[in-house]
Amino acid sequence: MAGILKSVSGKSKINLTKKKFVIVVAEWNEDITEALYEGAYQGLLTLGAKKANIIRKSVPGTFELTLGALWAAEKKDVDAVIVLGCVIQGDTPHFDYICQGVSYGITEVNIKTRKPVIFGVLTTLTKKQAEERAGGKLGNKGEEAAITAVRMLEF
Ligand code: DLZ
Repeated sequence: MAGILKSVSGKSKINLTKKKFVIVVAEWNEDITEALYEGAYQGLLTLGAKKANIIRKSVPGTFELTLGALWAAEKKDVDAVIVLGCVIQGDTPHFDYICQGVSYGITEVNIKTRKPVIFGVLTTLTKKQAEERAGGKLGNKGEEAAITAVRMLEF
C-alpha cells in the first residue's frame, strides 16, 4: 500500500469490523475510477474494515453519484459512503455543470442523512492530471477518501 496510509497509523482507533461502507463508482473515465476504487477498497481493508462490509455500486456518470449516494446512505445499516468519479474538462461547459451539481448534491446528502459521504471526485483539466491522482505520482485520491471516511466515523 503506497503513500498516505503509511502516514496514518495503518489501523483505525475505532473498531471497524462491524462498520458497513458503500463505495459508489461512476463508469465514465472507467480506467481512472477503477484505480480510485482499488485505492479506496484496499485503503478500507488496511484500516481494518472487513471485505464483507464493503459494498460496491456503479452509476453511469459522476452526475448520478448524488442519487446513488443518497440511496446508499439512506440504508439503516450503512455507516459511511464514498463516491468516486472523474470529470475531465472538455470543449463545452458540461464540466462545470457536472462538477457543481455533484459537489452541491453530495453536500446535501451529508446533511440530509447525517452520515459521512466522502467526495472522491477528480475534477481535472487533462487526463494526465487524473492519472497522476489515481495511483500516479500524486497518490491515489480513492485511498485518501477511505481515510477520510474512517476519520469521520472516529469523529
Ligand atoms: C456527459 C458527461 C461528460 C461530457 N463528461 C463526463 C465526465 O468527464 N465524467 C463523468 O463522470 N461523466 C461525464 N458525463 C456524464 C454525466 O456525468 C451524466 O452521466 C450524464 O450527463 C447523464 O446524467
